[in-house]
Amino acid sequence: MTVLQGIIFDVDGTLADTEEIHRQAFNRAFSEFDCDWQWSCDEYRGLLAVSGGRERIRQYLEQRGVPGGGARLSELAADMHRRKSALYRELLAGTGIRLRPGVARLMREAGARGVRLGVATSSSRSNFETLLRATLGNGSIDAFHTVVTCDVVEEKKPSPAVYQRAVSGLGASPSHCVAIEDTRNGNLAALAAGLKTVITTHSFTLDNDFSGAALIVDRLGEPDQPMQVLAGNSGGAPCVDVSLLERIVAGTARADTATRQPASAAPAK
Ligand code: XBP
Repeated sequence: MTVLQGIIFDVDGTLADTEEIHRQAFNRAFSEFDCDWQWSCDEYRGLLAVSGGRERIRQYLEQRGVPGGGARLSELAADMHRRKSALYRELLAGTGIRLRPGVARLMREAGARGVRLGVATSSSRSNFETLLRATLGNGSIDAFHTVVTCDVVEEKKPSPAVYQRAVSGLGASPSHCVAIEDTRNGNLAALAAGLKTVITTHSFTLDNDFSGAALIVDRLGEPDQPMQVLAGNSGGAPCVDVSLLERIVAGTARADTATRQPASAAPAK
């Protein structure tokens, strides 16, 4: 049995820096619904503690004291999120967005080494397909052996459900899989499903608590664009490659869990 059987990618913030585009789409939707609020970058950083855009809106409506009972607020959140998602896909298609450094390289390496690729996201398949078309082109979804989205699994991270479904879809054992994530909820979800985790940080989640992760880096990196290791042990590797992930799964990368303290003293809520 090969040591590394699968690599499961989160989508937003991991495959590509999409959260800023999501934030803009949320704000455009709020304007269309004549709301008197907009989410700043700082505010959105805190709101990302809630996985799932619809759930994020729903909690925000309640916190703002928007009038209406539970069912009415849920219906309003769903209507806003449907419009936001359409705006997100329109924005995404026009931004010239690229995959984060090292993502395409790791996908190619994994394919060449017979390591199956999966996706586990709180977002929708339509959003994922739009991102893939914009970055890797049509047909690129075939590179993934399994794609698990909120259309398939309703429970959002930090529930392990989306990762459990993805590992099953790979026909793999969780202990032989690595999740690539960017948020505290994603890290918790993958760990609870029995995977090792590698975190690639970005401005919206740098201060998250990633306790339990095997490695925290600023990007997956390229040989000529080396990653910065923020916590954990890469064994001196310049980038996250299949060999490093094999060492992490085998436990020979001294996967002493990354203990970097979050940038802010208090862990994410
Ligand atoms: C990230 C999320 C999503 C996005 C917004 O998903 O939590 O909610 O922020 O997308 P993941 P939606 O990190 O699991 O890819 O509005 O479609 O939820």
